[in-house]
Amino acid sequence: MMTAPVILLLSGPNLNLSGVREPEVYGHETLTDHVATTTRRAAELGFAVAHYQSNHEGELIDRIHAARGVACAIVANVGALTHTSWAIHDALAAFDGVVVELHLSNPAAREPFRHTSVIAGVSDGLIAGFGATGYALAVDAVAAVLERRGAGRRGARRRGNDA
Ligand code: DHK
Repeated sequence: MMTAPVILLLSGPNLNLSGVREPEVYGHETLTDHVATTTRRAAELGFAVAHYQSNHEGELIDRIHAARGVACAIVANVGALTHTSWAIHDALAAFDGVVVELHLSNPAAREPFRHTSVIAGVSDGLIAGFGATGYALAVDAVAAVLERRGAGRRGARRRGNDA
């Protein structure tokens, strides 16, 4: 039996407080809810989901490294590290699969320090501002990019190298 390709859902600092912290900004759904939404949509499209949450930059980087050659995609909401972490940028650059940057809120419509994403340049695209729905949209985006690359659901080829 073929095993389903794995999407790594990566949750950064403070995402463990989803549903509790600033619900007017981030919504009332918990991280468990988000993982369930992601897993459900992924299963509908033939993917499996591995989820990892950490409040620590280095642990997130280690998990990205571990996804190399294993996961077909990373859906990354790395919280405020989005705006600061060149180390996560470099780790994602070393990952061969699809990368979808994900945010619950729309950082572009918030404080200026959130307007820069240092991981945007190593992501295939961005989903932001749609709250909990964004998790299902991110899975759809992964499927669309893989389809576009001709990798189907079996795997991925390197970003920007599919000509
Ligand atoms: C989550 C955070 O924790 C913020 O630091 C980002 C992102 C936005 C979100 O909207 O999911 O700026």
